[in-house]
Amino acid sequence: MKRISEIYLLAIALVISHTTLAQKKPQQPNVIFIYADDVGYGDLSSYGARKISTPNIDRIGKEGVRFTNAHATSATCTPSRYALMTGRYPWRQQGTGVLPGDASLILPTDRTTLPSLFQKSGYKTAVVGKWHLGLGEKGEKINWNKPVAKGPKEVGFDYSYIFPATSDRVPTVFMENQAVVGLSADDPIEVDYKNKIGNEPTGKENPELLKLPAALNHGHNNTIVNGIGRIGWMSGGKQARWTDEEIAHVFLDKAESFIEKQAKSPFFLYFSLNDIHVPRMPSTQFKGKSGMGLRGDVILQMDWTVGQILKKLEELKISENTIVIFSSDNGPVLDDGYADKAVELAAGHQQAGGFRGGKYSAFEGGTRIPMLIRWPKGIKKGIESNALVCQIDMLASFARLLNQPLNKEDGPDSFEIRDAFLGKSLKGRETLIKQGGALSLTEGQWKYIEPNKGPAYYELTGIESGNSESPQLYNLSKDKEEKKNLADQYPDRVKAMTSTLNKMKEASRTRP
Ligand code: NG6
Ligand code: CA
Repeated sequence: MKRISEIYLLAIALVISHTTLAQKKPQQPNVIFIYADDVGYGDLSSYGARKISTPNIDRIGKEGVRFTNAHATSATCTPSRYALMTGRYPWRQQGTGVLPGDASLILPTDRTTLPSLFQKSGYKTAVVGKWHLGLGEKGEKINWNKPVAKGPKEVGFDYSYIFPATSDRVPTVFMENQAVVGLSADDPIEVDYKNKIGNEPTGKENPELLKLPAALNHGHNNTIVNGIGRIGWMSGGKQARWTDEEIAHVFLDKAESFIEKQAKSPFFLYFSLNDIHVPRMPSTQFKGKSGMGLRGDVILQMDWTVGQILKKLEELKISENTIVIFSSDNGPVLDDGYADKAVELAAGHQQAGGFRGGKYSAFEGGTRIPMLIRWPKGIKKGIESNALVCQIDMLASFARLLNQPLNKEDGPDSFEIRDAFLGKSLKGRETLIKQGGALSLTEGQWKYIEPNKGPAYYELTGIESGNSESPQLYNLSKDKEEKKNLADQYPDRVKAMTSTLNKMKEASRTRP
């Protein structure tokens, strides 16, 4: 009898200790990466904007870390996103430039990516928003009338609600889990980027039909959808086409539904906003609200969207243990090919925060972007960090946070700088290669831009490219505007940085 009660007591003790252990194991944080499009360093009020106010985004930094030396790898969309997803420099792979809407998937399906890393740690993962990383099998023409074989799912997203490329590129449709939403079988979609297909009006032939005029000699002068000329031609899928004014709301709705559904177990949401890319077409709620025209209005819309996400987390009581990251894929551009008066109405606004250049540029304006990270449970409030950090480092840093080993081929250019991202250390990486037209190397306060052919000035956008056939060397701590080229004054440094850059370029690198 005595023996039986001993066993009984032991069993109870085991159950109790097991439960306390389970309770003690901290729940892994949810992660929401909000990736805005074309938002410049100076476009947020927490980064010095005075003509416009972005209180919701600013709040992320006030209650967490605000980075002043954070970077996208590239000055355009596709390559920056490639780097974020793979932890690999995009210029190591051909075909990672701005993709047309009918491009094949450029992400590897046999490597650890940011979403597959979370999956391996037991997270549910989703992408909602702009994709722009290609779809379908390499070299195969996409059939838009059935689910595409390769896309977000094959690189680690359990759920996807995306549009294929940018809102100025066809097809102008949403895709849920890789199938076009709302497509009717008797009106199949066809897309072409070389020749006109179908007989719908185009911006070039029927400019009188445009509600948002565009310079008609370039870019946005093909099929007109919703009164806006697009890049590329499409026919069919009439019922499936989006209304630009609704995009922000549709994506927010899908993001919120995912968060609600997953609230009880860890999730990773890559929320890739359409704002503030062209064509800027805010919903009625925001039209005319900024006094800065359509570009200002979509900044307000973006800030509201972020506010709604923060509110949702609070409602669900998961705010404390959710890491929210806000950043942008490249620097700002005012005139990106539609006549939306962004240039005139921005007078007095410094969209690149005083850095030289903007989107497309090898100067800082192209790649230095806002980055704010909030995690009430794991990050102190109100930290300002000037650590050199890059979006490419998310992969290795989250691998560390999640205790997930990476294979040596995974994320070869991604540095583990978890403590910098969490504001625990003010030291980030030591070097960083960035890509405008030219490649540049940043090493501490020094920035070297490789000689590069090509125009010094992009007529279309009015942006300085950073191209020069001579080497350029700037001291960013004294000359943030990159005005004084010191290459002639410091030939040894130019030589050393050229050699470092070449070594980094040539090395077929494994994990640092
Ligand atoms: C350019 C487009 C621009 C934008 C950009 C890609 C014209 C005149 N310009 O070719 O509007 O779509 O490509 O932007 O068509 S990104 O943010 O996706 O990289
Ligand atoms: Ca972009």
